[in-house]
Amino acid sequence: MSQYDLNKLGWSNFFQQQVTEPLPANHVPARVTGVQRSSWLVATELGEQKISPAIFDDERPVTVGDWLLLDTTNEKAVFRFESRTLFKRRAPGTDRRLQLIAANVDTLFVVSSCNQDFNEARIERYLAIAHEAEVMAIVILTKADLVDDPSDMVSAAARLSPGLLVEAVNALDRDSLKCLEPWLCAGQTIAVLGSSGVGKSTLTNTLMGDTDVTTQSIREDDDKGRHTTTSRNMYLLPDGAWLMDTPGMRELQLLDVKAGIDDVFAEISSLAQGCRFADCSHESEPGCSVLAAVEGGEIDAKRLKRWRKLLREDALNRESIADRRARGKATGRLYKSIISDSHQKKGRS
Ligand SMILES: Nc1nc2c(ncn2[C@@H]2O[C@H](COP(=O)(O)OP(=O)(O)OP(=O)(O)O)[C@@H](O)[C@H]2O)c(=O)[nH]1
Ligand SMILES: [Mg+2]
Ligand SMILES: [Zn+2]
Repeated sequence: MSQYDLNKLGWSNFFQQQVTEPLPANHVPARVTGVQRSSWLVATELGEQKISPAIFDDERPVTVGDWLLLDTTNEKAVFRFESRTLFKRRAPGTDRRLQLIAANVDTLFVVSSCNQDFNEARIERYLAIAHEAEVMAIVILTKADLVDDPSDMVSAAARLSPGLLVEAVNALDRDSLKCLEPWLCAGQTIAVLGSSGVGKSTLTNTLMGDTDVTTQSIREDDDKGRHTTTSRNMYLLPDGAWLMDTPGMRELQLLDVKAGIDDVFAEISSLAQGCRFADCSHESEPGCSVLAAVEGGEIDAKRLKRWRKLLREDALNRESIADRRARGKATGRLYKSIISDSHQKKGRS
């Protein structure tokens, strides 16, 4: 068996079922293991190679973790398989664009550190995209070696979603990462997401057992990372799992993950179903079960505030991207009518 047989690459029935006819000669499934502006890295049963980027669908660009069909005679990707799971967000800045983070991930490691980066609201955002994609998420609190006792942070994080697993580790120490082994089975894909400087690449390096992935000390003064990692890459670990190291995210704007948000905030969203009005905003309405629970001390008022904020943001981003798409389509129609007009004119003259 080659190091890269399809199962080890993460191939499964889900993708096999999309092959409705025998693959043409010289065409092989290829997993996208790295995405850069001018080239993609893909892994096939023959090994890893660089190919030129291709566009199959404007609204669904290829992202790291995707499965493609590769024509090995010209090293061109000819098809993208439907993805089993997908992480997306609204692109940062003012650009109202959808941005894909990763595809076909089995487990998400949400990395935060035990220093100033620890922030419950931020972790909830990562959890929402994982829940939406139905991907198991684990919170990893790095730099546990730099604090006296991380247990308060561990329990605060564990309260952020029902049944959430939280591990406090020293990402530089292999032994302290043993707790992650159950998620690192052969053929599994694990995405590592979190802010810059929290130790995503360090974790990847330590699990790899060598130092292939670039890391850099964070600045002493402000404890912020320097955005050392600039592209998304999957690395094959000795145990056969794929770890996807990603650039630190400054902001994770939610988009189209309402169900995921409601899952993370299950204790609130389930109460909301008992409100008198179906469109209750849980701010001042009579018969609001959520507000009653806040008053009764059953739910945390701060968490309610964060839940409402995420839902508003999600709805707003969904609307603005729908707007952008609608405008894009209108321009497309305009373009078509200009072209057909010019053809008609030519026909007449
Ligand atoms: N003491 C200690 N230092 C750590 C730990 N994890 C990471 N570091 C250090 O933190 C710094 C930043 O780590 P990186 O792995 O580069 O962080 P990153 O999340 O990959 O950052 P970006 O690539 O910018 O997104 C490095 O100097 C690491 O050695 C840890 O658990 N304990
Ligand atoms: Mg990094
Ligand atoms: Zn209500």
